[in-house]
Amino acid sequence: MISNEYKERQRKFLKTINDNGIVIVFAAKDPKDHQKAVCKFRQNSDFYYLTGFEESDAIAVFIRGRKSWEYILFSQEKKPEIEVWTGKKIGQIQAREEYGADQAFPLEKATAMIPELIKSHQQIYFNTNDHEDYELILSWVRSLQGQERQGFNPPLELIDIGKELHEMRMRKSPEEILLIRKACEISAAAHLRAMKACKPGIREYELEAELVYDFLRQGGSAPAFEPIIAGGVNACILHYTKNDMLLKDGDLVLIDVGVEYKHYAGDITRTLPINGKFSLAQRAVYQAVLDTQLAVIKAIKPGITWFELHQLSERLITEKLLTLGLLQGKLEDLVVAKAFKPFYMHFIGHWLGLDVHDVGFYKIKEDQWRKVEPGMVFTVEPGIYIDPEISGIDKKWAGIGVRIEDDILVTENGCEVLTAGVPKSIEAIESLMQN
Ligand SMILES: [Mn+2]
Repeated sequence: MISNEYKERQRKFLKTINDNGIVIVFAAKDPKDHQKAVCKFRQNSDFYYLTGFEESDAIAVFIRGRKSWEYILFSQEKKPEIEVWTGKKIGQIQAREEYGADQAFPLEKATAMIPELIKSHQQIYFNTNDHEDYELILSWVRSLQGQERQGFNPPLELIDIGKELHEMRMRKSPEEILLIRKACEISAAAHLRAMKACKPGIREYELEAELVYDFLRQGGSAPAFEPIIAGGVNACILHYTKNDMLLKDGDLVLIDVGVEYKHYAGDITRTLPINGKFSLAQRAVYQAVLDTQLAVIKAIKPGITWFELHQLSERLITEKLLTLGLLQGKLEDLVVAKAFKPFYMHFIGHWLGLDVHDVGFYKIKEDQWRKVEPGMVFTVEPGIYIDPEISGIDKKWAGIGVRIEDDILVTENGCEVLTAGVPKSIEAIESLMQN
């Protein structure tokens, strides 16, 4: 049984639709792969957000009825000969009784019925998983051409539902925040486990196994993205996912992993000394990144823009690089010239929610960055990466890569760190790893 949460989301979203609009939302398709036999399915996030319907191969249509909006759901039909392979389907009766659809039909009827539904609407609001969905919409529109003399004008405008829906998805409801909190807690606990299991002589994938084991053990569905377990110089490859190198005594390991829990993502990065103790050079770089991260988190409050937070991180990282001797010159000049780029080349973070890199514009108008609001969730993840290829650097720094990432909920007065369950101070990490 779906909660009122989804009805409320539909109501709120449909208020943004023009008088002459109709809404068509596609579920994700079954990832059929006959060689693999069974594949993991993940629902389209927009479709799930609006309907709470977890099955593949469905189309939700929202159309204005006589009194109010009607929700018509096309979905898989219950067929015993298929259910014996893949389990019970929801079917049309349950779609109406438990998922709030006003009318429900087998998916096969969609192409016969949808052109009739979109007739005499001017705008189609839609989402797509791929170009097939887009072509389907175009084919429905085309099938109406030639009926103008009967008084039916085919829709002329296609509008992405993201424009309004993604604004809604940015502001998390209390129910969503509970789920994100849980995803963050599970992710933090798994990182703690990896911290304790980390030692010289094991391979990167052994840490990955500890993390994934702990995700599933705690009820998570899977890693929310490909785990990054980057020993030594691999940390300088931002999206390193090979995870098969030996972890060496004296090196660091960067672990960027989060769980997906009931569709919501956690995303945490910690950087650990493999043998449990930071070297002097590692300690200096680590503390520089940590101080930057703490200062950025401290600056978060409603009204500040995401870009201001990013700029703050650029300035602080530049200051630190100067202190470490990795850059020379005047702070202001270096910031303006973006001299930090070889060491810090990514943004401070990203929105987080149903997707790891969640939806929502960062810039809302030309030259206007979005101000953060209570209920928004995002990551703060500065880093310093000293690729040995960078010319002219002292050898003691070569190959050190540090990123520290936490998930943040903006509150009325500031923010809350949702991933505080996993330590990040040098002292806390060392004492945890040596016990
Ligand atoms: Mn991240």
